[in-house]
Amino acid sequence: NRFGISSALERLGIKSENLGSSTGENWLDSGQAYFSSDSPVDGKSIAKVQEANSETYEQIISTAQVAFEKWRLVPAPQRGEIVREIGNALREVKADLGKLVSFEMGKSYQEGLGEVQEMIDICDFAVGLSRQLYGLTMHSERPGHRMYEQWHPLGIVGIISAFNFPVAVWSWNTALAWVCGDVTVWKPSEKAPLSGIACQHIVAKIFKKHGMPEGISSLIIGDYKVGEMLSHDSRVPLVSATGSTRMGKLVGKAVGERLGRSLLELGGNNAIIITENADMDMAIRGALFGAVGTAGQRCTSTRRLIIHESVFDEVAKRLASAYSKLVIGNPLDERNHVGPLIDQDAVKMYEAAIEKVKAEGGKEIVGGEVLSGEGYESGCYVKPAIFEAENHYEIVQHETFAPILYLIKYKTIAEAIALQNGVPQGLSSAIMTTNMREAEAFLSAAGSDCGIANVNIGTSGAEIGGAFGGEKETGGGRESGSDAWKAYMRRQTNTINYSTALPLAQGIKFDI
Ligand code: UN1
Repeated sequence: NRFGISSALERLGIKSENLGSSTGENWLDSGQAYFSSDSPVDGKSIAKVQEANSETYEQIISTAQVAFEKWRLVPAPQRGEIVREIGNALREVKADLGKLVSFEMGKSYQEGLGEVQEMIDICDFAVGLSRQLYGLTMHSERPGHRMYEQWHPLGIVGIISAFNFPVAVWSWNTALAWVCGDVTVWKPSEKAPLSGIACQHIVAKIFKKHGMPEGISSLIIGDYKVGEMLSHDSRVPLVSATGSTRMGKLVGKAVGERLGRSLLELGGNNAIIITENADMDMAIRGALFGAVGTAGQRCTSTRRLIIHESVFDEVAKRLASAYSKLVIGNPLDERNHVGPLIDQDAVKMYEAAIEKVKAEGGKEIVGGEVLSGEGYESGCYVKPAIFEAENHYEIVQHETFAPILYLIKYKTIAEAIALQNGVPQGLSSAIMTTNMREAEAFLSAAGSDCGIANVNIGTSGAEIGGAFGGEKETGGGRESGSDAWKAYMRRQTNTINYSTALPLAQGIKFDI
């Protein structure tokens, strides 16, 4: 019993004849081989998907270029209306799409539903935004002149997304890009292509219904080679990429070489500072979900706890007791808290990290283990582990995409903040405290250096209304809420002279 996944696939419109790349309703046959999308839940194939080749890529880009010429002239609120319908369609398929996400990448069904909810939320946000793509007006220094700025659509936006949020991160990009008048070309993770295909079916129907051309939303199935094509292609003014720092550096370099724009959302090494003034129940709950939710495979997952020495033993003991109650297994069975890692390679990295932290002197608080036996046949299920460690350990400085939590002791709040900042990554951070001075120090200019800094909330589970992203090796990009939309448009400053003279700026005289 695969928890009704085949009927969910059917309702999502996934059929054997359209398991590949598409420009919308038009599914392209590349003639290439099919590869299997396997579920880490049971280790078996769900369906086979066709890889694109360079001809498929060319077809997609040229269709997108033509589509952009039309789409950019559709008034933004009308573009918003289409995004509203996409949000409504997502509401209807929430259970099925949530299930597919859960089954294809292994997060719990509740988190699969949460991910689809993020998509619905960003569609709502984008609909409002479609009437608020505001530019400023300025006072010209010259008489009889008016000056203002406007935001125009940018063009083709390439989106490279990761397996861990196989659909939400795409929607953060597309919902904004579409209301901004851009067209999108999406390369989903090759580890979760079916979730991408399901989304493409949903949106293609709606664009067609509105008489919109093929190519506003395209899907291209493939591996890093497709990412390379997008990164080097000057017909793609913006590449938005989510994934590892290694991948982000390659994309950033290739896009930078042609002076294109990249929006990078890369690794995190997120910490929660637990002070002696923390509400301890809250701190334990926040740390627990942050560390083991999505089996530690969020870019916002809690990887480090920086704990005041006076409460260190208590936190370690309470967490160990909470970990002993975790139920690990099929993520579609709602009795389980933790599902599998994405694949066997991820399991190897988990094992290697545990070896490494031990070798570097880490002290085991809750041991790790790869689970075997009934229900664990895929070999992807692991026990979340906890180690006491030091911040400077090489493995602690590194993002391991697995449920391994490092506990680090501190004495003063200044030291805690320095430890929090003392890693190459800068995505998410949190402090658990009821002390106003500690909280404000953490949020100050001398506090957390991350793109996200929370008080009495864990590091993961950001809402879409805020700008999402981080500093340093996290890549600097911001997606989703606030004014992240500006990355998807080009700004134009306009000065209009309605006088009968032609004065020069800065008072320059140039008479003949
Ligand atoms: C990611 O892991 O790539 O803040 C995104 C969170 C989610 C998004 C995570 N809203 O945990």
